[in-house]
Amino acid sequence: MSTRNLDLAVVEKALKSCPFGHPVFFRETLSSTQELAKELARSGAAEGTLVLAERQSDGRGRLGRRWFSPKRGGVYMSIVLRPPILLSDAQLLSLAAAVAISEAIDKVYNLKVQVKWPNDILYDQKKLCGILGEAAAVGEQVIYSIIGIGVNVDILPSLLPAEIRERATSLRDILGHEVCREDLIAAITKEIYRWTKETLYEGKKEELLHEYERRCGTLGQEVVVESGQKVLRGVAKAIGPDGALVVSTAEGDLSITAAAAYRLRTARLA
Ligand code: BTX
Repeated sequence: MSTRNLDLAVVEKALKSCPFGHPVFFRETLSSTQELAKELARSGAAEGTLVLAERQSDGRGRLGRRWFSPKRGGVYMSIVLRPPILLSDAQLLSLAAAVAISEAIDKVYNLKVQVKWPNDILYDQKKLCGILGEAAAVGEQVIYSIIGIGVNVDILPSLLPAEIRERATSLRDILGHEVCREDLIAAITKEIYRWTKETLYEGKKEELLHEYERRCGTLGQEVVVESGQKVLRGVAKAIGPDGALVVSTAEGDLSITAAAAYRLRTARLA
């Protein structure tokens, strides 16, 4: 675990010329950075407002799951977005975040990570980072979205709960030395600006999907989709225009969205 607290001045300096990351709200402990970011968004916070915490007592994952968030062990951040998009396209924001984080990790550490659809960041098949995208809409129009990002930075796998230890990794574990969290936060924020405001909002959805597909290790894999009683086996073949995963099965193409309650796993050879 890192021996020092986050240096907010370093983050702010690195983001000086970036339109996102202003203002920054930093708290030692939060239940979840998503909750403070949501509160701020509801009271009119500007796009790019950034919330950071040293630890989360109730870090949240997708579909009611938990995100293990020990003190100084990771990056726990939420960004307020005000995207000019429809709710049916909200999944693309999480895809943009996945591309942004992969680019940031590559730029700062020269490390090639893989995206597992919809938005896990893996290294050597182990989870390094999770993304939680939430959106509020009036009718079909998104009025704000909160992108929550948790990256394992200085967590040694031995500190993780036994049930996730085998499937998780951290930058420290991969690189073998202590890692600067400020550089990572700034790089992620800049890349999120690039892949949302400069790409998705500008109508360059194809560019985003192309980049996502290039980084997505799920494509080409044989997968098993479980939804309720139904279990289907197929091959993940593409990402749909709304960010859904298109799986080719014996019953035809199946388009699965991240919001649907399903389980996706890589098929094992019998
Ligand atoms: P997810 O639902 O894809 O992943 C959650 C699952 O990942 C858990 O059920 C567990 O198996 C595993 N897991 C939990 N903690 C860790 C960890 N530290 N490292 C590796 N694997 C873990 C992913 O959801 C979305 C996570 C977003 C977290 C950020 S942190 C800032 C923001 N605030 C907040 O409350 N959530 C987001």
